[in-house]
Amino acid sequence: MSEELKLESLAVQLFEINAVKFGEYKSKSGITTPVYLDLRVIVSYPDVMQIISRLIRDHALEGSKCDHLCGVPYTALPIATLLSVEAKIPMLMRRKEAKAYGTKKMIEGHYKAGQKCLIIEDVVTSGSSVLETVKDLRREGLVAQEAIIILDREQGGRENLAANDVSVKSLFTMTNLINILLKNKKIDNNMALKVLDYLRNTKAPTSEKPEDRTQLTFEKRAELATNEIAKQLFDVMATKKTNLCVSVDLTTTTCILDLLEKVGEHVCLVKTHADIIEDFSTDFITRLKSLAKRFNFLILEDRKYADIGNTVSLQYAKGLHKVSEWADCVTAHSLPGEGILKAINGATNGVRKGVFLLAEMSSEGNLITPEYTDKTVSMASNFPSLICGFVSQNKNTFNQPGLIQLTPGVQLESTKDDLGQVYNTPEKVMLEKGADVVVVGRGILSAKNPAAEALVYKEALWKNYLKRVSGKMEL
Ligand code: 5BU
Repeated sequence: MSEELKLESLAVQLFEINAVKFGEYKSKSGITTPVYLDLRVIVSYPDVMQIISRLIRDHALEGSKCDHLCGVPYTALPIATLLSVEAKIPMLMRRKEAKAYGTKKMIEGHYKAGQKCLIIEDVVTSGSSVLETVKDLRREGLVAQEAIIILDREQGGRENLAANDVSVKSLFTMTNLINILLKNKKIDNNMALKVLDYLRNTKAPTSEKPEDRTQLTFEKRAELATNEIAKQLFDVMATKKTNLCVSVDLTTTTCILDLLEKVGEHVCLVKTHADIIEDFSTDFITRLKSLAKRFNFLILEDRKYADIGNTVSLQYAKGLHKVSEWADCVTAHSLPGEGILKAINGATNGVRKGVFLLAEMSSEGNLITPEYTDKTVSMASNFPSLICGFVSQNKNTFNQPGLIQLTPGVQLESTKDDLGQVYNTPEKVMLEKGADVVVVGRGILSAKNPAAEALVYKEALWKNYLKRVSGKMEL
């Protein structure tokens, strides 16, 4: 049988098993549609499942060079499974929610970053379900640029997916399906016209291809920043030609000030942990501020606030450290909810301040899940004038160009320490992981000559920044 005849017979079978229905149905978005597809029922018809997977294998798979298949949960899972077995292509499985405990993987199966994964889906309307799977696959470093679907409803999904670099092959378009059913007298002319008319008039909203923040210069991004500290930090980076942040994890004020005399010219940001300093004093703060002015760097207190709003407002403004008086920005967890951001906002007394929210951590076995990361990014959107960015390890965590990705866990060699810290190289964090400001602590502090080492980091980072904004990255 020719491909055309096989498709024709499949369309009729889908109609007969009630996987294609005509009438008045409410779609996900609340609009009434004259045609409804419910391919979930195909699990009760093994013959139909086999016909679909063989049609995909013999026709749509042609020319796709993929290392894996991944079905969009749940309807497409059995089809992806059959296809995997029939075409002998390993499958990956995407979870809908990350596991609450144990490994927090969203993608199950064995794979390596850089491998290609083909997506299988039943019906595409706006393309948003396929995009969710694409996002999770890309987060794992997989290349997800192709999708094979059973039916394209022709309501803008194909265009939306193309705008996100995903090309689509379909067994049927809606027009094509309607014409087959009309020809086989399963529907009459009136219904066919009604459906085609509906398709012409009801398009899913189009999504434009989002600009990749990492390809924009820091000068451009300063213009897009909504938080004043983020804007200032972008300006400092552009002026001093450095995106290096030194983490001064030293326990006496003399050691810190001595170090900053040596490395101050090479950094845009100095990150402190005030609570590890044994002789903390207001005099130290005066000297720190004067170094910040002389060398033109900003100060980040890495306090990682994590309590209820009321306590955080006291921790931020009061006590021995009075952080709100001297730190340009601080780090905070999103864990307690929005109250923590309201508290910091309320305690700034109108002075311009910034917060880096922890969206991810660099340490092995940390309990942050992809869902937590996404919710952290959404929470930040309610505080545009307070949030300067995220502490994060991945490019896909967020894409607002006016926000800054602060990435710790960096040394010249990819290694680990004895307590779970994981290090990536300057090249990797700049070109693959989307870092904007890069935090280096012991890589500089433990060097024989910290000034020379800071220069090495600064140059390695800046070289890769220039490479990514010139659009000449070989990824
Ligand atoms: P290191 O010496 O380069 O490992 O120091 C890294 C610093 O960044 C250290 O002060 C940590 O507290 C901080 N850090 C981190 O390493 N990883 C994270 O995920 C976060 C902060 Br959040």
